Amino acid sequence: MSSALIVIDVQNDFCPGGALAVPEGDQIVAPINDLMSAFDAVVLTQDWHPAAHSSFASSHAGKSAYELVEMPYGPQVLWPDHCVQSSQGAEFHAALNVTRAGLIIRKGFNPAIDSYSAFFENDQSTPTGLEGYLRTRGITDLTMVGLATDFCVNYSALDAVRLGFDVRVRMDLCRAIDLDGSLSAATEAMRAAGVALA
Ligand code: VGL
Ligand code: ZN
Repeated sequence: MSSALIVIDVQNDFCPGGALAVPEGDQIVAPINDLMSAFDAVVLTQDWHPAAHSSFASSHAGKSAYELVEMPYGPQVLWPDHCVQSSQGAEFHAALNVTRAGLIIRKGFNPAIDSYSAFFENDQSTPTGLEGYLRTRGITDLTMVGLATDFCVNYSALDAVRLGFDVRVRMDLCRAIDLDGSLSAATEAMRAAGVALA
């Protein structure tokens, strides 16, 4: 049995002062660093959008942030511009220990498809490659932490369970956006899927 800590999107834009700030997003950074040495592998994910990404409200005339639109792959929440490639907002929080990371997986770089999950884009079929990395390293047990609980952490955990990994989410080391009850919906979905919520 081999274990990995998956650190989801601990980036400036998801922390207070950022473009899509998650309340208290910065408060999880130090305890996440402290946790890293307990795992065989540490993986960081990085939301990494081209300018004018299709998930940005600014790319849809007449639409505002947090509205829902229908994309070819299904419903999609529109977001403020965030985590634009090579911007300061896309950088990891300055206090995050990136030295321990064996892999940094970038996602959301396809202009036409958003990617919440660390495993698949929002079309639920285009893989990011993370599954292959974990399997070829013999990793079976995943612990997930990061931002945001109700979007990228949630979708990553659900995909990981579906792929057959043993998945734990440290809820105390995640923070949520909580759009219209999305946190309770995500918590319920993860619990129902068999994610261990700690
Ligand atoms: C995320 C919304 C848009 C996340 C990323 O990391 O949860 N949420 N892009
Ligand atoms: Zn994003």
